[in-house]
Amino acid sequence: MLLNAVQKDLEGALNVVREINAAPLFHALYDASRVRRTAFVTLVTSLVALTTAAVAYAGNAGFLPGGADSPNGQDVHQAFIVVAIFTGIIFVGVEGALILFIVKYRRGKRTRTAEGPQVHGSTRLEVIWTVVPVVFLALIGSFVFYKLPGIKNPPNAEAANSTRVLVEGHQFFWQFRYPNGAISIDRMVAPADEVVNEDITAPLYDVIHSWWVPDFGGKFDAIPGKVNTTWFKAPAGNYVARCYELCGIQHTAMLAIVHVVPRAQYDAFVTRRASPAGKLELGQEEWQGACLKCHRLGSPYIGPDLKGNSLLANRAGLEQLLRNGRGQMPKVGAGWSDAQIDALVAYTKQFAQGGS
Ligand code: HEC
Ligand SMILES: [Cu+2]
Repeated sequence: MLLNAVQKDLEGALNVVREINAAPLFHALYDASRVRRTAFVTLVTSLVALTTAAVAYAGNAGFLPGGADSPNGQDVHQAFIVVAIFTGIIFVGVEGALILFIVKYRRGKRTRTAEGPQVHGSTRLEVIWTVVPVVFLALIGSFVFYKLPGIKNPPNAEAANSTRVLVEGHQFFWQFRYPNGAISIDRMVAPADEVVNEDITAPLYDVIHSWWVPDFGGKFDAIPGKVNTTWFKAPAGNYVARCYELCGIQHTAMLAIVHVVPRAQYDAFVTRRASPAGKLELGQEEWQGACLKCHRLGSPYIGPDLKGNSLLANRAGLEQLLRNGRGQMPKVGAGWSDAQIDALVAYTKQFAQGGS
């Protein structure tokens, strides 16, 4: 009884289907797939075009980090390339297989519910996809460990008589102190083609910064109370440095320049800077590096307008402000020597009378 009723219903449904003229429906479906295909091709073409443009625009294929102007930077470079080769092989292998399988095993005319052959275990495949990644990782690991000492330690013979510069991160400037006591702000001067050791830190009252000269390789945190060390050896030239740790409102302005010059020029610089002859120069660097990050002459900025502010000529008053800070102004000069405060006032007193 029941079976008969079901059979009758089915026959009725089949007749309905036969009576419908299916042609327009097929045309509609066909058009839809054509639209989809066009959209897909357009998407792929634009993606390829965009990527190519980006690569062309970036030069050096936009692929390698920095210029690797220091030997340790070159080691980082090589490690980068080795990792890129292996991950590149994996990327092409995996993505290639993905695309191949999508095309080769697409459904085509098979019904949606048709099942493929059921495969259980494939020892050979499983061994391959275990061993190959293990070998890749071992190769990458060995190469990096082989390169690490060269990245971390300066060449032995040269390290002994090399220059040491103390690099201090402050809100929001970089301060450099040279072996003879000379100081510079936001511009490090260094001898060319020699090992220069850097001790990187921040004052206890400050926050964490990060010293990064992309052309020399890695980043090094400038942490209050801790000294991190690195080194470089670079040909003469100017290298951009920047703070790589979000350290407050003017973090983006924490740029510096590493000015690598011939030895004689370096010696002349640190000698002059440590003597009275370098006082105004230092004052100007302090003003530009420390104060102008937050102040302007003639208009308010992050701090109030300083044009004509009598404190700029008042050594005692200014020292009190710089050593202790006030409200939103950090204690910019808490770690400064008296000579540094003197240098700043010697330079800023010209702005105290309303002239600029
Ligand atoms: C991080 C930003 C910042 C930096 C860097 C900074 N200041 Fe300020 N400064 C401020 C702010 C904010 C105030 C307002 C403080 C308050 O009264 O709350 C201020 C106030 C002052 C005042 C007092 C103005 C007045 O008469 O009320 C002087 C003078 C001053 N700064 C000088 C300097 C000098 C010189 C430097 C560089 C050595 C400097 N500031 C660096 C943010 C800054
Ligand atoms: Cu910083």
